[in-house]
Amino acid sequence: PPREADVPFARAAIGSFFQGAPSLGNQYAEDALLRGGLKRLLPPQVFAEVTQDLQRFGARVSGEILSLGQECEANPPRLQQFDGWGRRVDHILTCPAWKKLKDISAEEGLIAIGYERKYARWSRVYQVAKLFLFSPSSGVFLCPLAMTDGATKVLEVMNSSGPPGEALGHLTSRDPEHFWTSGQWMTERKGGSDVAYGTETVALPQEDGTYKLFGFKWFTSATDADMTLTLARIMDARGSVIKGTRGLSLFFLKLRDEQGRLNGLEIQRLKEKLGTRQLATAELLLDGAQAHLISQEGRGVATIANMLNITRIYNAIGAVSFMRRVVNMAREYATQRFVFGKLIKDHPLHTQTLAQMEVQTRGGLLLVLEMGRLLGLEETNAASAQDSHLLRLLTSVIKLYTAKQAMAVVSEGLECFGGQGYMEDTSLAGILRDTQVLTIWEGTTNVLALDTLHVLTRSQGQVLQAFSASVQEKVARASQQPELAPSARRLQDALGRLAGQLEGLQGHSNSMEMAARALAYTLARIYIGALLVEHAAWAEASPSDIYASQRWCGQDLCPLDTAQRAGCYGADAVGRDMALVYEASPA
Ligand code: UCC
Ligand code: FAD
Repeated sequence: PPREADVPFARAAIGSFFQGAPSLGNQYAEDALLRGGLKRLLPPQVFAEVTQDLQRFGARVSGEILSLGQECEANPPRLQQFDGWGRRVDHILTCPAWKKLKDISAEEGLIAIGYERKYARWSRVYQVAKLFLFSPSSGVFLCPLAMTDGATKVLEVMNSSGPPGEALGHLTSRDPEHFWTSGQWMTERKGGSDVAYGTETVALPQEDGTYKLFGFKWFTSATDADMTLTLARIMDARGSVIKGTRGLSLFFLKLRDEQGRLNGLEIQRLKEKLGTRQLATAELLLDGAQAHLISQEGRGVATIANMLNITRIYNAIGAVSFMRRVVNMAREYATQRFVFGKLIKDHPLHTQTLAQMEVQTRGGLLLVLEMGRLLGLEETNAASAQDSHLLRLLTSVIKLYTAKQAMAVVSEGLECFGGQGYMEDTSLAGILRDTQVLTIWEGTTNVLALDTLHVLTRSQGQVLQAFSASVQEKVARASQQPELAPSARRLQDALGRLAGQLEGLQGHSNSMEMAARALAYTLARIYIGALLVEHAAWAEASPSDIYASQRWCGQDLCPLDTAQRAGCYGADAVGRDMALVYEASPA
């Protein structure tokens, strides 16, 4: 008879088969579209220099930076409210890995690149590419960087002097000792979307020209930051404030003084979150925080909008980077996992699933590179009116669309690992948890869809005209190429249907509002299609670039038209929606 010791699973043995874990290679070298996209967009000399840095960084993000990000997940921040002698200290204790990621961000110039402008208008494209590589390994350190970049943008645009102006040098520093991060405090208990209604914080003018802020901020992320921008209502001598948007002004404040004492702030508690646990998100009492006014009085929302537009672009970079990470891991895993007699990569249905995810990821990547291109033009005074309209319109569109794409792709990506995808200790579950927030912060899908609608409708057709002209320019070359011409025609047809639908909806404000989400999705699908087709028409495009554009353009490119035809936005639609949702509800 066989000896007991030879039988698998006997005694302490736990079987002889162990599934190999998916490994990550150089994330720049492994991304054909990122390299191709940069080569097409950048002048040759800039591409040569940038590619060298990204090649090096691509290895760093799958080694050292990934380990640091994982350490942050394992050691989330804690709040120490009192010292051993009972004094209130409110220290946010972060792990060494989180601090190291801050140092690396400075050394690598993750903010500095965008403001040194060594490569003029192309600096932002380079920065977007580098942030895209950094993001999925960074333990959500992209979040403080987003707010830091947004604050830099505001301070640069406002040309602030005094302490706010001095902060600029810190925010863009490459020296870890000198580098600061910023927060962005907008949300209060009454409202994060409707900031004008939600903001109760007041600012009391001081004799020295500064202000003291009193209020309660309900969500403040990366509260270990050095400084922040925040909104408050200036109180006049009679103790009155102006309600609504016109009463809101924008302030700069430092969180701690030179001795590390908090600046009139109390940290109420850290949030218990589904994801982004690496990141301290706090509730804060502002109890006389000393602050500097940096906007004109009553122009707080319009001024912080510069920050919002940057952080929304970062949100999209984060979303696409999570898609890329999960697709890279899933495709690698498919070369190892063996089921039903072959590797899963050799099961056509599985590869079809991966291909669908790959197309989504490619489309998203071209979109964020495009935002880098447009932002770079704007910041070097090289943007045409068309570029400026596009930048304003697309910022909300890409934020909302890529966040939804990322939820779908990352969820599908987890399924590609079967049960292992659901496990915390494979680090896969964390990607899904971290992705969910991308749809919520920096403006929810519906709020951004309404912003998109406002931008389109308030411009007397100019923004739509800019959008259409840009799509036409992008597909012009492809129209001459037999493989791409059908996709170009489909995009032109979708543009026509979009314009027709918008015209039909005009004057019907309820219908317009209900259609805002489908409108934003339509803009995203058409623009991504145009970007994929433009890239595919490039002389050095690969067969896969062509195929990706064909697959993208094969889908419904005008969901607005489709939903309208299904009667979703008709005169009686609001009543029918209400009846459907609240049927049998006690309300
Ligand atoms: O969530 C947050 C931070 C989390 C961490 C971020 C990490 C990101 C990446 C990480 C990746 C891993 S901070 C909180 C974010 N909160 C929001 O996004 C708020 C959402 N709500 C909105 O966006 C609303 O639409 C509001 C607050 C902008 C609406 O305000 P109001 O009071 O209704 O005001 P208006 O009338 O819409 O806008 C007032 C002015 C107008 O200019 P004027 O007065 O000249 O006509 C608008 O045109 O502000 C202008 N404005 C803008 N300008 C409003 N939005 C914009 C914009 N996006 N760009 C330019
Ligand atoms: P609500 O505005 O109450 O929205 C509830 C629902 O109503 C949503 O589905 C929304 O889409 C919908 N809705 C709202 N208005 C409309 C409308 N007009 N039409 C149709 N639908 C509508 N905020 C900061 O200021 N700084 C931070 O650092 C920060 N960090 C955050 C970190 C995390 C992890 C999270 C989860 C949030 C953070 N926030 C931060 C807050 C975030 O920005 C807000 O939660 C977000 O903007 C939504 O606001 P709200 O929570 O008030 O939702």
